Amino acid sequence: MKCPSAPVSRRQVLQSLGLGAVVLAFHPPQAFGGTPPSPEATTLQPFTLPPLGYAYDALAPYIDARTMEIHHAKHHQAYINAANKALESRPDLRELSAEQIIARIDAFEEPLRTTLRNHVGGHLNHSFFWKILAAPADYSPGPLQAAIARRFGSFAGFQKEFTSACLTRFGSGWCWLTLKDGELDIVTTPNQDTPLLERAQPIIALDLWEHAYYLNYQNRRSDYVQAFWKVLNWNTAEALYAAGGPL
Ligand code: MN3
Repeated sequence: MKCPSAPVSRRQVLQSLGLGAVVLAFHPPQAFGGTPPSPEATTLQPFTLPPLGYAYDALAPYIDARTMEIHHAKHHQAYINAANKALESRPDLRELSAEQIIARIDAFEEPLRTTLRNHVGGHLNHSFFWKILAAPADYSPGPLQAAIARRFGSFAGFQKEFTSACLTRFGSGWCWLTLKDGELDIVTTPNQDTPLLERAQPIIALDLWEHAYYLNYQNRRSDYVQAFWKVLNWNTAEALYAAGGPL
C-alpha cells in the first residue's frame, strides 16, 4: 500500500481499502439517530455482488478457481438474492444498509429476523472474506502481528488456537480474529452469524462451510485451514487493526 505523505483519517484509509462500511458498522450512531454509516454500494438495497478484486484462479492451488467461482457467483449471490427477496415487501426498511440491519437485528419480528440474520449476515461475511484473501505476496509484519504475539504468546500459538477453533466448530460457520474494546480474540460463529452482532470488529475471517473447500479438500478441513495461511491478506488485516485497534 502506498504510504500517504499527509495524515489521513481512519475513514479515508478504510475507504481506500474498500472496508469503510464494514468497520463503520462497528460504531453505529446512537440508535441510528445521528449520521448514518457510509455503506458500500453493494451493501445498500438492493444488495449486489461485490467484485472479488482478483481472478478466480488467483488463490490456486490453495483455494482452487472452481471453488472460488461457485462460492462467489453462486453461494454469495444466493445470500444476496434471498435477502433482497425478504426485503421486497418491506419498503419501510428500504433505506437500511446491510450493516444497519445487522446492528438492529433484534428489532425485527420473526421469521424476518432469522431470514435477515442468515442472508444479510451471509452477504456481509462473504464481502469481508473476499477482502481478507489475496494471492501470496510479500508482507512485512506490523503492529497486528506484534499484538497477536502478545495476546496469544506467539504467532505459532495464535495459529494453533485459530486452527483448533476451526476444527472444533461443529457444522457450518466461521472462525474469526476479532477486536473488541481493544482486545483481540479468536471466536467462531454458527451459520452466517457475524461478530458485528456482538459489536466485535472482524480482523480475519475463515469460512468453514463445506462449500468453501469441499471440491478440493473434501472432508479435510484441517488441510484447508493450513492452506488459508498462504492466502491470508495480512496487509488488509493490519489496516483493519490499525484503524480499529488502540493507538
Ligand atoms: Mn461461504
